[in-house]
Amino acid sequence: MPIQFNEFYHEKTGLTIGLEKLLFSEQTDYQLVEVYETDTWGNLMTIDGMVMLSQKDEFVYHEMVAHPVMFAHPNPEKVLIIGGGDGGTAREVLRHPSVKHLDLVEIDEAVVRASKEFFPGVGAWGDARLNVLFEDGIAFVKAARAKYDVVIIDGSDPVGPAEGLFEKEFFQYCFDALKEDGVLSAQTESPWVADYHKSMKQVFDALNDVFTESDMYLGYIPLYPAGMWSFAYASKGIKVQAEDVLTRVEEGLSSFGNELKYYNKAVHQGAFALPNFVKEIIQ
Ligand code: SPD
Repeated sequence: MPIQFNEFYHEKTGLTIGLEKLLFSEQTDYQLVEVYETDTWGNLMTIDGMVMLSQKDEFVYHEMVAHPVMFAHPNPEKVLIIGGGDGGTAREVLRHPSVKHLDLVEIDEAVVRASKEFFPGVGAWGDARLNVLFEDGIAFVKAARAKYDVVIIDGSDPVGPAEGLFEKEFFQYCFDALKEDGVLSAQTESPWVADYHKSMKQVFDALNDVFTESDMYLGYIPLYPAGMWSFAYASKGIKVQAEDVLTRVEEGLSSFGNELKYYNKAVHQGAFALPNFVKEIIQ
């Protein structure tokens, strides 16, 4: 086993993480899933050589992909997560007491198995509201009609099985799967990685065409390429910075206790402020 994990995101430039031990390695029908013990970040899951989560920084991504969209909806009862097999996004969604049913559709059962064994505390696997399905997320959402209040796309990068999660057709299926006041969030890659700009623009063009509202927002995730990460918010009408949304954020968070480590009302407001070079990617 090498002593370092490297994710190169531009030629010879990338991210380096010190490794202690290989804990899990499985070439599935879809991808190579690996888990390492690292010297600094706790356990680390990679898929096809790209970082998915570490025990120490996973809270940023999972809180940010879940809470802005969950608080945007006035009463999220039925939620769908596409991907998200490590369970972290589900854990955040299930903090919301209004949620009655959560479908998590993960294509690769090895991701769930590895998470259960090596990332204790990431997935809320024991919650009776959670229904885990091992299916193709695109086919699943295509078959759903006006069923969900919230859809969250927690896929991996736009190469291999997740490529279709960045296409317009898929976002039309998501729109159709949402009820009339439905809201959606998705992970949309790092603004610093030029190779992904085309996919980012493709997603935001699709969201602009298909949904009424769409916005990009940002979070800071040390183990993702260059540390800056983008997300999409889209809705059939609810504006993510509306006063009633901000009131829900404030009231909802006070009922969570001090459980969140990244997201708060000021982060919700600030995350949607985009630097000029980021705006240009999607204009
Ligand atoms: N390059 C990282 C892309 C990661 C997107 N999904 C991460 C899964 C965490 N639930």
